[in-house]
Amino acid sequence: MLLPAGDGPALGTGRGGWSGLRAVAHACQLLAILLWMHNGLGYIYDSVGLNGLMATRKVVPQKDADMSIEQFIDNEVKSNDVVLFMKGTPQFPQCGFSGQVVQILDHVGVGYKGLNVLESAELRDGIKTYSNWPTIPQLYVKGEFVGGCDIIREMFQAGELQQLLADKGVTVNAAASA
Ligand SMILES: N[C@@H](CCC(=O)N[C@@H](CS)C(=O)NCC(=O)O)C(=O)O
Repeated sequence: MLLPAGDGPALGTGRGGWSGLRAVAHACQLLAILLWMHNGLGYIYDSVGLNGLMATRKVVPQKDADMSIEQFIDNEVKSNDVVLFMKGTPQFPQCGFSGQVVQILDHVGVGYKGLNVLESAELRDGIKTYSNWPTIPQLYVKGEFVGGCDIIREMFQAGELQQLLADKGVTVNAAASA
């Protein structure tokens, strides 16, 4: 902050005036840095929040070296009931289409794993090939590709998404959609 060094004119409380202002300025700087760090970390949160931070770091950009991207995706969609390949994270979507699907899933009250394709060009390309679908977001339920944003929105509006989850035995939090 561009505040003069040394003692400045008294601001009500005598010599403490400028140093008081400097303290406030430093507090603002600290707050700005904390906010910046928080937003940065948002890129690597997944739907389980901070607890998933380390796990997400491992699985999204850094799959095992001996694993192909197809194997990685296959493993993710088969070992998690609901997986959303998206831009950004459930807490911080970075595309309106991904954000819409996040809102729908949250409204329906289903837990899901969000995988951020912006963290990995290999994942971004790999999921398109794996699904034979050209865009992000992509939703998988019990290992099966369901669709992108338009399809999910239409299914939700028709009650078909909720039905699909029920048919596949995926637990939803009924209170969330009540
Ligand atoms: N109509 C699509 C909208 C999604 C879309 O157009 N996504 C674009 C922009 S976010 C995309 O993935 N483009 C390819 C890419 O960014 O890799 C849907 O229903 O999901």
